[in-house]
Amino acid sequence: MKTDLLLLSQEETHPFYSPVNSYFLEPLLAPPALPLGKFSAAPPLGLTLLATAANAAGLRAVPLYNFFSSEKEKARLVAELENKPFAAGISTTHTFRPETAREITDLVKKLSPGTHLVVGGPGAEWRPALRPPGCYTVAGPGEETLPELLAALKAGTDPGLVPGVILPGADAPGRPRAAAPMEAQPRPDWGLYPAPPSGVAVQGSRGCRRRCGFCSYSAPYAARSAASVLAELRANRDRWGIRRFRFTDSDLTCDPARALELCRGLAADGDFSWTCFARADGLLTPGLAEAMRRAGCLWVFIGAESGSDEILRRMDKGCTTAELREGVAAARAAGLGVHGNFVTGYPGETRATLAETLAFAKTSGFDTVYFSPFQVRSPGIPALAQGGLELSGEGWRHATMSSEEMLKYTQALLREFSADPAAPPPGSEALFLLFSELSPGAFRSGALDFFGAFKRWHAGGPGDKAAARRTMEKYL
Ligand code: B12
Repeated sequence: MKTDLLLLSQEETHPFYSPVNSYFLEPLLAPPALPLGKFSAAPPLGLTLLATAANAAGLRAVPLYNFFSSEKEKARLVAELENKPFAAGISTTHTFRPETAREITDLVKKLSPGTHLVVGGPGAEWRPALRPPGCYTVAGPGEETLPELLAALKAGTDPGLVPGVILPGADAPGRPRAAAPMEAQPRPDWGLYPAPPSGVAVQGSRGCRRRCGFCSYSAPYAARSAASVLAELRANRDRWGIRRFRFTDSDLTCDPARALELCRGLAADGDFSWTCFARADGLLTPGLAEAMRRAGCLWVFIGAESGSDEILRRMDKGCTTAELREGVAAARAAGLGVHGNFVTGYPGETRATLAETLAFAKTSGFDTVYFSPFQVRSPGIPALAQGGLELSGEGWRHATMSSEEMLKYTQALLREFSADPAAPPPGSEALFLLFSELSPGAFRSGALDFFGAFKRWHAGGPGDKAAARRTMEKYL
């Protein structure tokens, strides 16, 4: 049967983060490079929801991902394009380079010149450079917009009248689209892939109740009921045997009653294991951290952001370092693994505030830490509206630091963590995927063993490096 819609995603690392991500990539890629095939294991939720919604609307949609990293997937893509699909939708959730988006559209145009091209996802929505020439762009969630756009293109009516569609060359949608209620989100069809995945993402809510200065994702908060999320998780398990998942919600703890209801449902089933994002102060809700652990939560990714109370105040984080410490302690006491993510270089940051972050990150009980370079990802971040940020390309400068200095200092922070045997290992959220196949009990020891090897690789001599690589190899 002919495909109406090919849905395409090619994940890549972000070039702006490369001085930080090289901490992880260098040891993995040092010759002879270790096999990295497992990284593209998880199919993206966005693509799956779009394909599910399009199929429900009577189209035939096929999702394909990471085809430039796998010969087998590339061959599937080429075969699909040779059948001249009506449209191809390209996701920019984790595609950051305009060259990559262009490479995909060039391939589609070469093999199937008549195929309509659509881009969507946060990248294309925020950065016009990620909208290749001739593409329609969909702003916001695409489950409703994409089938409507295809219907307009098939009927020959004006696609510019479809709410949420940005015409090629235009800046904004002709008509805005009101967000659909989250309860209308389709239940993702994980059977659309050659083999069902063993772990998946689950979106229980979108946006965030807060508006932290650095964040590009504080669109209005909207959540599905706990019952609807539980029904999806049970369907994933019963239809495809999926028992491991990660919540994509910005802060699972922001509505404690809902979080507790979710946890009760998951604990009653007893056979799920999962990770989530959480605020440290949210974990202070009595009984919540324990309920999460009983429900199968293995690791919480906490946005700690800074060890300086002054920077936390400037960020409008709404949390102090004392509360952060308490929240981490509560999570640890409940038996959860705790990852601390810190933003480096926010306006007002100095070497002195980075030293506070270093000391805080080393001594606050985190199991793993990550330093995320401050970046202006979307024109909507509050820090931009506050003024004082001078932008050039992806770089920036403010009164107390430039992005070049920030990247240098962040690399130095990583070196200091490696050199201190008592410090928690830096860990990359993307690499946690490697432990999702392990039994829940082995997840913790696996994460500490694997990320500990990166510390040894960076701190040690040639003998330590070889031993560290042998440890890494066990998980790849
Ligand atoms: C899960 C996740 C990851 C996982 C990905 C695992 C996987 N394969 O699923 C991991 C940990 C690997 C990851 C890594 C990174 N991530 Co990430 N990640 C997320 C997160 C939390 C959820 C993504 C998701 O599934 N969302 C739910 C789905 C349903 O939403 P969606 O993908 O946006 O899709 C919807 C719409 O955007 C739209 N849409 C999307 N594509 C298309 C295409 C078409 C044609 C149409 C019409 C519509 C459309 O419709 C979809 C359905 O509603 C988001 C934040 C968030 N909550 O969304 C950040 C996010 C996507 N990540 C981000 C970033 C920056 C990164 C990193 C660079 C961070 C880093 N420190 O290195 C890395 C880079 C990736 C890499 N390969 O190294 C940014 C992206 C910003 C951007 N695009 O400019 C986000 C938005 C976080 C943020 N606050 O800024 N990430």
